[in-house]
Amino acid sequence: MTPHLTRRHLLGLGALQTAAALGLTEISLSTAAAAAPSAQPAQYAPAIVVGSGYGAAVAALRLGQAGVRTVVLEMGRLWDAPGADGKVFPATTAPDQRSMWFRNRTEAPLATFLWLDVVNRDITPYPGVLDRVHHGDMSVYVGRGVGGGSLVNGGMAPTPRRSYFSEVLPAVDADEMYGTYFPRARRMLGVNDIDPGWFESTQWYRFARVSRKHAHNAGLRTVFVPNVYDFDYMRREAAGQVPRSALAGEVIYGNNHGKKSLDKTYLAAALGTGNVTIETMQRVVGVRPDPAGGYVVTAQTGDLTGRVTAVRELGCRQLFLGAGSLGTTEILLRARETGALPGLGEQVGRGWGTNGNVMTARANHLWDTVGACQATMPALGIDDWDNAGNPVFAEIAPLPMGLEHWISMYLAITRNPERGHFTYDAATDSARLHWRREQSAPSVQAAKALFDRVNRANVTIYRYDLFGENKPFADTFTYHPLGGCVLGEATDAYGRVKGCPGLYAVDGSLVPGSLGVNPFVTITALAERAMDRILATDPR
Ligand code: FAE
Repeated sequence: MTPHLTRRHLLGLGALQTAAALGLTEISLSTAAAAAPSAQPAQYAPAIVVGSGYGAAVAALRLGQAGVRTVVLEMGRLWDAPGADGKVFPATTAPDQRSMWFRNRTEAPLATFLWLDVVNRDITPYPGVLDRVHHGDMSVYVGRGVGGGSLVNGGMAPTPRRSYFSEVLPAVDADEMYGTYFPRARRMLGVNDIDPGWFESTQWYRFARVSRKHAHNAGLRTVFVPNVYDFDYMRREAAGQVPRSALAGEVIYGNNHGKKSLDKTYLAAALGTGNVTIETMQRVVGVRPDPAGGYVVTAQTGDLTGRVTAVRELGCRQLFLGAGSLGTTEILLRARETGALPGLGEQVGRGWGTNGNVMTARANHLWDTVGACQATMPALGIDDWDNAGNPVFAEIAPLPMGLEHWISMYLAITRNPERGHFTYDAATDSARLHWRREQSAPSVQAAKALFDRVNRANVTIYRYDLFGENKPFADTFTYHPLGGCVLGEATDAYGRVKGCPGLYAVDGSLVPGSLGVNPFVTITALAERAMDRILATDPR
């Protein structure tokens, strides 16, 4: 399904392509027309949006459509121009400098294979597309660039169970969410379903069918999971009609084709309004009130070596924080603790969770081959969320290594009640997450209960060679950071930050640590709901 390809949307896509081709760091319809950035970077805009992930992209589009001149500040780069190899992004199996955010070596979720250090590679530091932010016992994977997490994620686009959504966010009207905002988010993001007939017959999903059989042997239910990767495109990849992406091992370091990342959807549409400018390599580090009203934002301009080449201040009337759970929380904590925004409450920095993420892998019998050909986009999940004693939703994850490895891999989402919090560390001028190793134990116990059952039913065992330390469960990283500026606690029910009129959080920082499913559809829908209300009622 193609989301809204209006003339304006196409103009926006054109602006992104022109900017990429010319290496511009300022992207708008006017820079595309002039083929050059404006002489002076903006010093004031009625609205500033920080970041360009899901919440930010929704804010930018809806502000632009409402006629509000808006500047989006993104710390990563625009990913639209091919490198020396003719590709924008490298494959997961052949990482290079584009893969990771200023690293000397890649840090993939899989540490080793057969205990051998063959997964990661030495690379040159560069503003690559995937970051792994380390916080002691927990590290967090995030996307960097125009489109945020949409550039690197697996595209899985489930809607949470209504009962659990209402439990997690009781102040949000579920009728409105399920009647209006979830459908709107899915349509705008281009969510689509795999054709079950093709799924059953293609070699590319053999790995998922094998895991399904094992789940069913244990009496577990599996469900298809919608995705924003265009499954029609994937079928054409399989037929050899178009260049391969999901079928060429591309995912966590970006997809060259097929995936409807935000630069193809919301952000292109936002640029198409003519009111939105995206500036790249702009890291927002400070926010203070403008005595004349509104806010002043401090942003560092970075170059491709990681040097800060300029520090600038931009004023705005309304400020929308969409820097993700970690980014938005850090900006607010720093502002509170340095006294720049003393009105911020104690709730900022609280209510953070991993969405109960834990990865695991099983070793199959020799006759249960998973296939050397694996699509990188998951399409199936084991849905045991209704198991009151041990709710788990486990996506059946591919492991595309180009060889038969007999491994069934999973990303389990569990109901972990533990929450972390952030404090501001003045020495490093950064937010520090407090999450102890034992706080991951409930996630591991839940995943273990489910997969022990699968192993028992199939007489199989776990793999110990993949995640380091001989561990069958990867419990020290998350793909789904949620919380830090929780809806209804640090903000009102629409993301208005308490104590700071005209300042809003619009991203994953609003979700209190757990959702039961992969989060971006929910983040998008909550942002749509907030923007409807804010644009209708708040002074501009
Ligand atoms: P996010 O998308 O993280 O965007 C934040 C943006 O702000 C980024 O572009 C940052 O570079 C930028 N930024 C941060 N700090 C600053 C600053 N100080 N100044 C300027 N810019 C800044 O925010 N979710 C799913 O639903 N389905 C999946 O299949 C899935 N798979 C995933 C796989 C991977 C490998 C990863 C890393 C994540 C995955 N996720 C998945 C999670 C999903 O991508 C994530 O929840 C959303 O991207 C979060 O959206 P936000 O709007 O919160």
